[in-house]
Formats: sequence, structure tokens, C-alpha cells
Amino acid sequence: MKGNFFKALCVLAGAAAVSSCGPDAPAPYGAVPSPRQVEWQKMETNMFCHFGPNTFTSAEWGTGQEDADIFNPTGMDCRQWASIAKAAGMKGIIITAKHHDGFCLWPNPVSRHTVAQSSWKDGKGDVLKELSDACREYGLKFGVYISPWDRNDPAYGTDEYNEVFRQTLASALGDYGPVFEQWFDGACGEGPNGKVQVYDWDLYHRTVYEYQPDAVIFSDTGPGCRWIGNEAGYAGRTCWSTLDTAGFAPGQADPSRESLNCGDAGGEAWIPGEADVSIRPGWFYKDSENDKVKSLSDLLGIYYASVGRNSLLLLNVPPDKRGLIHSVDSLRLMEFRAALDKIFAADMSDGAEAEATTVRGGSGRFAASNILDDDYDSYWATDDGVTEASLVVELGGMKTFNRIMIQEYIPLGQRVAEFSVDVRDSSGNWVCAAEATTIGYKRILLTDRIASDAVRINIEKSYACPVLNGFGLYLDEIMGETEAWDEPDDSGQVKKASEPLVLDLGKTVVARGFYYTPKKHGAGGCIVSYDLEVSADGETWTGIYSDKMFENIENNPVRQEVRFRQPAEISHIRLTPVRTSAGETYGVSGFGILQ
Ligand code: FUL
Repeated sequence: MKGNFFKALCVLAGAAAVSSCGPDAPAPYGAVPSPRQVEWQKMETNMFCHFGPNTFTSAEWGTGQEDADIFNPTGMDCRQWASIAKAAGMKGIIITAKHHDGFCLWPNPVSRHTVAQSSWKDGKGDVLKELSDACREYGLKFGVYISPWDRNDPAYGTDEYNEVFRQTLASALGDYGPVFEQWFDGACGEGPNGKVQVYDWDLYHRTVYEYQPDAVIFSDTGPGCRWIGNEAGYAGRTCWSTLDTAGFAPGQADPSRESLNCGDAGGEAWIPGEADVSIRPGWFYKDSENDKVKSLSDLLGIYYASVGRNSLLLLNVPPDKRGLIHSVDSLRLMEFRAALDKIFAADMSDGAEAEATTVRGGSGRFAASNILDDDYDSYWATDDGVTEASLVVELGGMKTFNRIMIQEYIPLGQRVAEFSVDVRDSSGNWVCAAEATTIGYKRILLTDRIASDAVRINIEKSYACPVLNGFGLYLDEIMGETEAWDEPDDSGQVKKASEPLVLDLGKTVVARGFYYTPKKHGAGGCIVSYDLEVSADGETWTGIYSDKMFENIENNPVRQEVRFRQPAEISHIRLTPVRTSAGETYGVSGFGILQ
């Protein structure tokens, strides 16, 4: 309130008198977000829906040769998706309007592989229409994923495709009302002899803005927001919203995974991170994954490692073959929401008072107490050139908490590069509770359970005077104290790429398929394509697959299950890497048969 009061006074006094109201606001530092990027960041959590032919074939990457009739949801209800998203506290839904198989979930006039060619609703169905209507009804924003890589379009790999893709964008973006985010996937799994498409990104971007001037464009290099460098839902502990993009383009030459995960300090463009992750191991619905939906504690861990590390969380909840969100997923989402509501309902800093070692111009407009109010645009700042400062929050009594939330006022850029948080112990001494690097839009620090009556934030390194606008203290009694995301997992082994995996089952069994699990987060690399052979005696081998690919394993290195066309009686199985993501090695934490 105080901030507003001062602003109102200044406005009333008129421009000539502004200087008498105290010092000017700090000048923006470095790259800053556009207003639409600030609004986008405030959404915090959105829902992703992977839906299409893969839902019916259990594939992750369709070939593009699927019959359009495969797409046949028996009871699709986008209002159900929207009501679940809304109840889960999501602010928007992004749908895979066209995945790599090229199938369009709307009657795209420039494609022959769409809902209009299927017998679903006699070729009159339109998922984008139903979902955009449902989003409007439930007060959610609507976004589209449209894959540039297309395994169906005959023009893919020629110049002509750029025009086809332009018209595809125009059709998807022009006909369904406002689109808040356009998701461009950078994946391209064409093999060594595959088609090479030179994407005309300038044309694509111009087209998006022509139809949706307010859309935030996602890709490996933005320009609106960036992939966070993994599909496990975690941003770096250091996470800058700025990125250097010169020389990079999505699907061709991406910034390193580390740059994507952590951003670049002082990077030339404001391209904040978006952490995408599926609630299931795969992106598309599979019956076989109904018992593998992430646990509540997994989801909370993801929340802290994404929203709590200056990123947006885009959580995939894939509709099933009926075209409905399965109850296993919706129940988990409701538990997730209830847990977040419980954790963040009580802010232990309510009613607290704040004081800083230094305040910009000594002015109330930039007072420390501004970090405690609910006004997003009021903040504490120091004088220009003052880049080390402390701020004490007196809690007015003993409070118990294990989550410390701090926000930087990002409309003026991201500045803080090192800070720590102390708490006062019962003898009145300050004890360090946490140390970290970046803050950004929102940082949530996880600590042990702390009982204290005061908290001190120490800004130790900042590229310009610090500008903080939010603070909170919470108690999470659900997830506990650990933040396991970056911890290495020693299970499994790293093998030489030339070494096959061989399993002697010790007896003859009927195998219906096999599985391969890389090491956690793909450590040591993973097998990308392989030959698979089986044997009934360990001597004579029969090839089942040759140079076959684990779809999307490089981005999402989780357990892969492959089902044989027909069951085989075997006693041995051999998986020989043809290509591995790391070249010389690959990791393995599981290999076996499916019965
Ligand atoms: C990846 C794709 O290849 C996956 O299939 C999925 O859509 C994921 C969100 O992005 O790059």
C-alpha cells in the first residue's frame, strides 16, 4: 500500500514536482522482459496436453504413416481437461496441435493428414475449436505446440515446406482466438539418410506475430521463452532469464544444455526458462504407465526446481484414448494442488516488519517494507552503485518454516548473482540458513526446519543495485527437506559403446518385448539406436530389429519399453548399440524382457 500511496502522490503532483518526491526508480539493467513476458512469468504453472495418433499407437514419435482413422477418441471432452486444469491451479493449456507425425488436430487446409481425413466425428471434429472454447469457458489461456519437424508432409525437406508451414501456422493461430504461447519443438529425429529441412525461422516468427501479436514464442532459443535443457522439469540452481543466442537456431545449433538450464549472466536477450515435464514417463498416454504417474513428492520437487528456480512449469497431463484425462492423473493433480495450497496458505512473514541497511535515496518509495506487501510493483532498492546490502525481516515472535521465497522485480532486469539468508538464533546470533546465486522472478530456497524470530537477506553480489519486491516464509510438512534434482545417482553403470548388453535368462521364456533404462538424467549417455537379437540357446541369434531408434530418448532418458510384433520363446537377448548420445559410452540402469 505504501508504494501505491507514494506513486499516487507523485502522479498528483505532476511531472515538474516528481523530483521533489525523491529519487528516480533504478534504470533497467541489461536485457529486460517485455510486458507480455512479465505477464507470462506470473502464470507460473501451465498444463501441457500431448494428444494425437500416438495416443492410440503407444508411440512417442509417430512415423507419419499412421492411418488417420487411428485417431478416434471415443468420448473426448475438452471441458473435462479444462476443469481439471483450472482446479489444479493451472493458468493455461498448451495442446500438441501437430506433433512430429504431422497429424493435425484441426482441419488444416494445407495438409492431407488431419482430423478431417479421419472418420472421427465423420471428419467434422476439431480439437483446437473444442479446447479453445473450453479454455475460454474456464478462464484459462490457450496455447499451441506445432512441430516444425514433419514426418508426413511430402514437401518436408524442400523450400516449399516453409510455405506449407507458414500456412499451417496461419490456420492454427488465426481461427481460435487469443494464443498466449506458441511452442516450437526443436526435435528432429531424421536418421543419417533423413530429410534435411532448412527452417525459415524469420518467416515463422513473423507469421506468429501477424496472427498473435501477444504470443510468447517458445523454442530452444526463444525469442519469448526457452527450453530449460531437460524434460525432467528442473531449472539450474543458477538460473538467469537472459541468454546469448547469436549463432544458434532451434533444431539446428542449440545453446548447450547447461546454458539452457542456467541461462547466461548478462546475456543479450531476455528469454526466460520454461521447464516441461510429463506427469508420466512418456509424453503420450499409455495404459502401461497408469501405475507410473509421478508421486506427490516428485511433483512438489519439480515445482520447487522449476517455479522455485525462476522458471515456468509446463506439466504434461496426456488425455487417454477416450479423449479424457485419466482419473489416476487427475487425482494426483488434485493432491498436488491441495499440497501447494496447504504449504503456501500461511506466510510466516505476515505482520512482519522489514528494515534495510540502505534504501535508495532514503526514500519511503523504495523502503524495505515493500517486499512484504502484496503490490507486485512496489519494491526495495538501493542507490545506484550499491550492490551489497542487507535487509532484516523481524517476524514479531518465533515462527517455524523451511521454505524461503524471494522475488526480484524483473521489469527492471535480473541483477542478483549471489546472496545468502541468515536466521537469528535464541542467543541473538545470525546463523546462515542458505546461500544461493540467482533470484529472478521467484526463488524458493529449501532449508531444514527453522524456528526463528528474524530473517536477514544479504545481497553479496549484484550487477546493479538490487531491486526486490517479494518475500515469504512457509512450512512444507509434506515433502520434507531434500532437493534431490541435481544429486548424482550412482545406480547403474557406464559401458563402452562397442559393448552390447546381453542377458542370459537361464531358461526358456516367452518374451513379449524388452526394456532398457539409461542412468538417471542420461548420465554417461544413452543408446539412441540399436540392433536387437534373441536366441533360444545362446549360440544362434535371430535379429528382431536392426538400427531401430528409441524415440525421444536423448531428451527424455527414461525407461524404454518395446513390444515385439509377436511373442518369442527365448533364453537370451542381446541389445547392441548402433548410435549412442555420448559417442564413446552409454549408461544403463536396467535391461530386461517384458513378459
Ligand atoms: C520433444 C518431443 O520430441 C517430444 O515428443 C515431446 O513433444 C517433448 C515435449 O518435446 O522435443
